[in-house]
Amino acid sequence: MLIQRSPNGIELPFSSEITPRAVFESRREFIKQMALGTMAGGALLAMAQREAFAQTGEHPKLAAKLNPAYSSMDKPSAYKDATTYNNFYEFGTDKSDPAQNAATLKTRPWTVTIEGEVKKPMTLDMDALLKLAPLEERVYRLRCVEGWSMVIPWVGYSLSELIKKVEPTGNAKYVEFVSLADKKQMPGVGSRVLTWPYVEGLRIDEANHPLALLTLGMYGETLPNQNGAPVRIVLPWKYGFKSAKSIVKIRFVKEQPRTAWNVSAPSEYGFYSNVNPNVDHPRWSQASERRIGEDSFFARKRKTLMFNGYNDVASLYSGMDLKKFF
Ligand SMILES: Nc1nc2c(c(=O)[nH]1)N[C@H]1C(S)=C(S)[C@@H](COP(=O)(O)O)O[C@H]1N2
Ligand SMILES: [Mo]
Repeated sequence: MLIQRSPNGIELPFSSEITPRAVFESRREFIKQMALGTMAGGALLAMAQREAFAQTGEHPKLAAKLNPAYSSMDKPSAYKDATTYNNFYEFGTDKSDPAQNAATLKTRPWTVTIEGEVKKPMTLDMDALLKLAPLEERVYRLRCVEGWSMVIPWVGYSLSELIKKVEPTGNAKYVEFVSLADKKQMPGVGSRVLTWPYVEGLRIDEANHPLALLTLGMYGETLPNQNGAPVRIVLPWKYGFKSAKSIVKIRFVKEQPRTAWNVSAPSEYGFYSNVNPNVDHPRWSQASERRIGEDSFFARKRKTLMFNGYNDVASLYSGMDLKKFF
């Protein structure tokens, strides 16, 4: 029987393909799993992760405790897929370009400058960032606006930990993330596909949502260059392009920032860009997605979930027309 994992990890059958008896049995299984609760969930997750981790070893280890409350039960993508199928236009526009070209990125020394509407502006190096808060492992789904998704065990801590430290003023309504743009290290910078540096942004309450992850590693190790080393943001409820890589500056500002993709194609990429199966991209549907690693000819597409399944964030948008604020 074909099965599909729901956001909370319970396996649900595809209703069109099963007999009534199978429905009954799967319900019984569902109830059993509910009764087992998070304990079984944690054990299953640990198993899936060991499998994924078996393929690493190139990068320094980053010890982190799994945060099950913020982790998907979906099986993590293969490390090889997560590190060879990338979008990082500073290194080229093909999915294989970042893995091939990002070795020239120098990730130490590295600093992140936090400035703008804050009482305590500061510049932090990697050692300071690594010990700013306890590192957590969080297995997040990442849904690219292009219609594919992956599941990645990231290492980091809530961006809110950093925000707390710099003490935003009352004027800080938005947060802007600026990626490095250095032609010497990044062969794609200068290409006309986007304006450089790559800039992304959030409303301050979105940035303070605990799911927003200041990310320093993945698969138990520091970030590979192609995934945005040495520090990036990961926002699992938004399309992947909101999760800016290789960040050098975080600015607290009064006005909604101009963001790279919004500037390049405003009718296609909105400021919010929450994952939303009900709002199509002008050139394609967003109702379903292809999970990388499941892409055999017969593989079934997965349904895309509202907020990528992270319903926790819904209250950030109450009263907003998400078709208008796409
Ligand atoms: N600086 C920068 N950040 C970026 C991008 C980029 O081109 N430049 N691509 C984005 C897109 S479109 C996606 S889907 C994710 C991909 O992250 P991953 O390669 O780690 O899976 O990074 C995002 N962050
Ligand atoms: Mo993307």
